Amino acid sequence: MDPKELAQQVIDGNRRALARAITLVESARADHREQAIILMDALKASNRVALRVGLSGTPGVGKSTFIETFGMMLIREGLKVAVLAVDPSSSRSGGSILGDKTRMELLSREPHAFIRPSPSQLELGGVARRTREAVSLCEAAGYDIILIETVGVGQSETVVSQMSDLFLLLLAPAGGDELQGVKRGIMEIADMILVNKADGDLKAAANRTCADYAGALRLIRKRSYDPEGYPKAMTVSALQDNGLTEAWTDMQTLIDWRRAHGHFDARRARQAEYWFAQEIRFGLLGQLDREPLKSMIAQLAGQVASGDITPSHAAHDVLTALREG
Ligand SMILES: Nc1nc2c(ncn2[C@@H]2O[C@H](COP(=O)(O)OP(=O)(O)OP(=O)(O)O)[C@@H](O)[C@H]2O)c(=O)[nH]1
Ligand SMILES: [Mg+2]
Repeated sequence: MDPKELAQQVIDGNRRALARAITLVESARADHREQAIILMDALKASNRVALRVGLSGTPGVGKSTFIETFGMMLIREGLKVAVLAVDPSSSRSGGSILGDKTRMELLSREPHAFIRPSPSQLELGGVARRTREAVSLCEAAGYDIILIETVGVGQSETVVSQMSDLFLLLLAPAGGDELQGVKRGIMEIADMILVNKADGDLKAAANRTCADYAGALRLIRKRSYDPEGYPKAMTVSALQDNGLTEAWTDMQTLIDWRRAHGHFDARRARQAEYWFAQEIRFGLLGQLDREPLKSMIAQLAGQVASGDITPSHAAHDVLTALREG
């Protein structure tokens, strides 16, 4: 199909076209890539701007339950919700969010929700590009909120925060007063920390954990793109639907402030620059995986190992061949 026509169908809100378009951007085939670029260019005509919300949290913290409850709340408010995932395939045993559809039972049956499972068998670079382009596709298709989930291993939080307007970190109540080994870097990219499972026996622990994190957040350097009181920590119960309305209000307050002060657009502009640089890097690295360079590298690796050629000489030869195409 003509990619421009496909783009128009996406903009018209055709779900099957949206699914097909995402499949196209997932493909690594050179001809598909060319079509995907035409497709992505044609989406600009929609001029739609969704709210992109990144969501990270360790396995079992309640991400799927949160997306189900939060997503249904947004839909009750008349909004359209898309759910995507960045899930480097090695990090998980298969299922990804498709298996999680049991935890998103109501949402997955909603006509105003679109849930796209993570592609498997892609390295982080491929997953990142697919998800970033899928975000734009969902935005052009008229979804108001795009939730981008990641289980948060390695670099995937960075990847997700680089495609979000707002980044949420979901935590579980801790037993003691330790800060659950959350890395400082993650704290620094979080706009809101939601301590989930604040219900039943876990409620007191959730409140303590929340207070600990609120304290830790106050120690982080004030960020120019935040209003007073952000980043903030709060408790929620995704299971019992407690605190989610408040969390949504706080998210909107933050985003409204950022929009009014130019930070929303500035962040997207920085992200576009970041992805431009990343695409060039991935593209160059990809060339090393293709013939004739692939064989050349394999052969030189043997010679480097046996001491017949120095590593820098061998690398120089590869880079020369790359430059001369
Ligand atoms: N008590 C309580 N349990 C919850 C809450 N949210 C989720 N759970 C439970 O925690 C378990 C894990 O929830 P999931 O939503 O599957 O967690 P997840 O973060 O998606 O987990 P992965 O997909 O494995 O990364 C399930 O048994 C949920 O019922 C909550 O607010 N309160
Ligand atoms: Mg899950």
